[in-house]
Amino acid sequence: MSAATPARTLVLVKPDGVARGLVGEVISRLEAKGLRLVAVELRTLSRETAEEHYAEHREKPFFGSLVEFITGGPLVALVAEGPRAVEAFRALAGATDPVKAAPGTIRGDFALEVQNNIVHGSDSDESAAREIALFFPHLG
Ligand code: RTP
Ligand code: MG
Repeated sequence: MSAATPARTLVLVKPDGVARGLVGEVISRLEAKGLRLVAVELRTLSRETAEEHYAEHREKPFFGSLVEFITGGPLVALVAEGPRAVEAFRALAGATDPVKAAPGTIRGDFALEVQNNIVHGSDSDESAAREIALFFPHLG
């Protein structure tokens, strides 16, 4: 990635976050941090897209449940851009397990269960590129 290209990350407000009315809260927090929205879409994932998105977890015991959860209702997919966008959003999201996530983070403030943890954020620039191409092919 050249210095002229700002970093991008793929964020999902997962179905639990949408059902609980937390879309605005998540977008407010990432905009307040200084990240810029590049794309936003409300959609319900197909099983195929969900399995591709979470392919790294295919062998995990929670994979079936995770796919059911993430396809279980509409989610909001968005691309955010800014310096160290991947790391910046992961810091806003907090630890995967919301009970361990620090208060002040999205998961720390709004969730209690490891699966139903409100948001996804890409975990590396490589993952971000793959995930952005999956969700928003015109940006890939
Ligand atoms: P994400 O990919 O959604 O941003 O979350 P993450 O990097 O913090 O966590 P990851 O290890 O990639 O796990 C992906 C998602 O799977 C669900 N999960 N369930 N039942 C379990 O033990 C378990 N562990 C993970 C969570 O929804 C987690 O965010
Ligand atoms: Mg992950």
